[in-house]
Amino acid sequence: MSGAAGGQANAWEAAGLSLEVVDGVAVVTYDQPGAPVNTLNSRVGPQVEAVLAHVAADPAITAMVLASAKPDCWIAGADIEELGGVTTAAQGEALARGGQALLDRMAAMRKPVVAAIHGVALGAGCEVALACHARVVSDHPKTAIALPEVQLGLLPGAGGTQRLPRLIGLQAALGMILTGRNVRAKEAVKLGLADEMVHPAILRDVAIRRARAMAAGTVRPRRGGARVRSARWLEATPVGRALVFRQARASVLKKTGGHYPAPLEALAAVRTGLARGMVEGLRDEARRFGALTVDPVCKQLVALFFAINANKKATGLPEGTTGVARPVRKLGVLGAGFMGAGIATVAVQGGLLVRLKDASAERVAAGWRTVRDAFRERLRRRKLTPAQYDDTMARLSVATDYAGFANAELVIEAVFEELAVKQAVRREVEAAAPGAIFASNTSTIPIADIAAGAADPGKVIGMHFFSPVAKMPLLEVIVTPQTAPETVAAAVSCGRQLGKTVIVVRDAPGFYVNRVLAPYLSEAGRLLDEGAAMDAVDRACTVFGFPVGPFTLLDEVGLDVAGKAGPIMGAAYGERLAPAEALKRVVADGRLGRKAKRGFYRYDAAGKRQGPDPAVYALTAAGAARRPVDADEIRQRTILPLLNEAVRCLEEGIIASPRDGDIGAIFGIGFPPYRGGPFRYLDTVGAAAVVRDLEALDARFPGRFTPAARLRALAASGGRFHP
Ligand code: 3H9
Repeated sequence: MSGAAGGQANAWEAAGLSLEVVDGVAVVTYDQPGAPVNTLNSRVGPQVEAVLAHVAADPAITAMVLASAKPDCWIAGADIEELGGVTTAAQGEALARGGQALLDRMAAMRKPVVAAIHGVALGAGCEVALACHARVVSDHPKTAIALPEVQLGLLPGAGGTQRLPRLIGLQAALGMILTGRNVRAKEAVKLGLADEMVHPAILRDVAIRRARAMAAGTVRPRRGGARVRSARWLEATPVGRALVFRQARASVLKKTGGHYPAPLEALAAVRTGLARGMVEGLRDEARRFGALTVDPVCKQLVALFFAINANKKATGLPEGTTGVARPVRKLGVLGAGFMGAGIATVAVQGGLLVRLKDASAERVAAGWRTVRDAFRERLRRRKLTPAQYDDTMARLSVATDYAGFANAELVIEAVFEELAVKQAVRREVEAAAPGAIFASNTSTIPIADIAAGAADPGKVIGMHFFSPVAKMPLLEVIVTPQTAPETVAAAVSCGRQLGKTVIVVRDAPGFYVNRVLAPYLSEAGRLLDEGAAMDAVDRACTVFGFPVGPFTLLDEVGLDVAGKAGPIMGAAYGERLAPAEALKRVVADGRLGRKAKRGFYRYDAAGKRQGPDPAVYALTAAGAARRPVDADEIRQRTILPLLNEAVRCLEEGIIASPRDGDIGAIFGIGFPPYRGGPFRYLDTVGAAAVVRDLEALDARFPGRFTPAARLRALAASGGRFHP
């Protein structure tokens, strides 16, 4: 401690800041007490201010280094909980103004300030780094710099929209601000975001040395702005910049469908700053930030952030039950088709040893090639080094028999979707790997049927991955009344190791995700039968916020897959979830969807989608003629029964909580995140209004829209699903 008054130092320390002077350089280390990551909140802000004042005043200190004591985190941004509690735009704006003033103060320090970054520097963390006079980053894979605010419905509010374009140029800055993407160490240096990249072991020493050299004037602070801008011809002129802004706006609108205000607001703040200078830019940034903090989209996305965090910790077991997860190190995968190879890919990527089996050498070779091609692509895009590629592929081995399965802790089957086949492989696994958990990747067959007659039904579970496995973030873990808690714990923990968001659901036809999807697809089909145009139906749903509409989705998933699931849902739940005539006829017509370039839509030779196929209309009950149907009616007919079915799933205990229902729908079927998921959306609209609309539809189409009892009860009590 360098001469700081004791009381003052105690206040810093209470906020997690420590100060040590090394060769005239004040090394300030942040270690937020009792928190897994460092965040910036209204408690630590004044203490940082006090430290800066101390550094500025102490003649024995010539420079400062900012470091973190957290394992893989420098600063994870402003405290999201605090931001979530903001109730007025003025309050949000004041928070931003406070952050900006602090960072202005730091940027204006006469003594150089160097950021020594290991781990993540996100949001306000990145903005702190930008206000430093230099940035040294560790070359560790966990080190990443980003402005993820747009993912929370916000914009960088502590100067990020102003300092980043000045440091790395307009286009590179927009590439970060509008997407929130992570920039790793090597790219940070390339962009001019970081000055130097070093091994974590010498990070602190190198930062101290740089700070000293800057204080001595032998190394000059980087002045990226003008140099970077002039190096980019397009950004160098007002006309060029206008073009960049226009293109950025168009690409944001294309990606967000106009549902997310934050990226457009960020774009406007950047524009103000470049046109009218930093002071005006900061003012504009804070004003827009304040308005966004109280926008419903931000509220939903912040709630989703906390829902995902809570989900990561959930055991998936009923309250009062415990199950110790046996760690899965070796995984057997049965079936080397598209799903099996996809599961093998994410498993080797997650560090597991994988044995992939199929019936013939040709099939396993094809599966192996699918995995290899996925990692070759990552190698080509430099997401993997050649050594990492070799290590990853070395974790995969293939077989046409059960050799090498005996020591697998878990075996996932992705064989042909037929009960007898699934039961047969289950028996084979019981013999070849008696200790292993047997998980089925079925999307339609009840797990209890697969478990029937098992040597130990406690070890049988469902692990329903979505296609394509590497891309789809959700895993449904399906439990039967017999599944043992340890089995559930192992499947959940393995799913997370594979990078998936996991929900645990009860065994019933369709589980959760396909169950809520069924009425949505069925009603879309019925609208088609009644004469609606399929692109009109798709558009009505994308306007609601779905990434694609129901017919595009069916084409993507494959009509063979949908054709199999539809009748099962109809048999289990009756007319309400039965496939429409149109869907059955399109399946019977042999259309397979995109993979065969023949589905609801037409595709050109290169597989690019063209318009709706008029031949499909001829197959529908209404025949070739189409009639206009109001977009609101389409949305009511497709989305209300989806919401209603989600509530039924909650009533029946298929899902354990509204939170799981929201996460499952967002990550499983692309329910618009900005609406928070079916249950948060129901809370927004109000149960009473939804019940009224459902009843009106039920009067027209008896039995298909009968409101769930729980929904009726909430409508009567004025209650909510999320407190
Ligand atoms: C911002 O900065 C606005 C500014 O521009 C303007 C201000 C004026 N706040 O995810 P994990 C908690 S907006 C509060 O399990 P991981 C998290 O809730 C912010 N809490 O670990 C969890 O708590 P708990 C921009 C936070 O290793 C615990 O830390 N920043 C925050 O898988 C562990 O988290 C972001 O959007 C936070 N900022 O991932 C970054 N960050 O244990 C958001 C984390 O009680 N954070 N927590 O459930 C992340 O992306 C990840 O958490 C991170 C760690 C990569 C940091």
